[in-house]
Amino acid sequence: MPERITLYTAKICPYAHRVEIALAEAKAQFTRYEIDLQNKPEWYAPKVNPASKVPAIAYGGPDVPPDQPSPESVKLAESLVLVEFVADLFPASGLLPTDPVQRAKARFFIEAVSSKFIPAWYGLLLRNAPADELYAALEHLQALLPAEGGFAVGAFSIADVAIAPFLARARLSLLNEIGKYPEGEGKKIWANMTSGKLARIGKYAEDLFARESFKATFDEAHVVEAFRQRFAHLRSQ
Ligand SMILES: N[C@@H](CCC(=O)N[C@@H](CS)C(=O)NCC(=O)O)C(=O)O
Repeated sequence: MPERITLYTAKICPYAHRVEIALAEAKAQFTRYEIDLQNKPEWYAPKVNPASKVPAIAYGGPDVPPDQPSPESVKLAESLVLVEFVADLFPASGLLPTDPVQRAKARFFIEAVSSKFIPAWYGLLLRNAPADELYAALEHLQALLPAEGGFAVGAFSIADVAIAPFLARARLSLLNEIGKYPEGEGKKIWANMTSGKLARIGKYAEDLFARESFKATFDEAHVVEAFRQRFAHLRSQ
């Protein structure tokens, strides 16, 4: 029986969103604590995560308010570590495939999300890096998806948890023209990312966004507003 879980998170953050999806898939009971990243509580770094980032989990220990974390709970951080931790705590969630080959494929997909897709996406959003880099990263991921449909390794897994929050934020930024790329390009880029040569990615994104665990954990209106506040100034720089 898993122990008490407190998740320190922020709705804007795609890394933290991963852990929220994993906990929703696991139907885990947990305490959610929103950290204001613009005004982090002074106790957060010393008592929860020395890196001062979300997500983090306090696991076990006594029943304390989340803003008074106990030294007796175990503090864990890094989204991909936490997603696998949730999968290990709740094996019935099926998040971590039991077959070693499927498990390796899920981790291989995550590796490509981390090393190719996320850097290409932030490059476009923050520096107007060429959209072709993003399309190339997505072509690489698309080639890993089962052609016949379904999630990254067939059944929903840690691989899908790893990418969904980033694809969702890419979609909302581009459709709302938030980012460093030229105004008016966003909608075209999203269309290019999800149709034509990348139609399989488009179907995959639809499947991810229709997943209950995703819908239950994504406050799109909040994230759009937070992205506007955070990134709208980029174009004028
Ligand atoms: N590698 C980390 C990255 C987490 C991360 O960068 N979180 C951001 C928010 S999306 C953060 O907390 N930044 C600290 C800050 O904004 O002060 C993970 O996977 O958990």
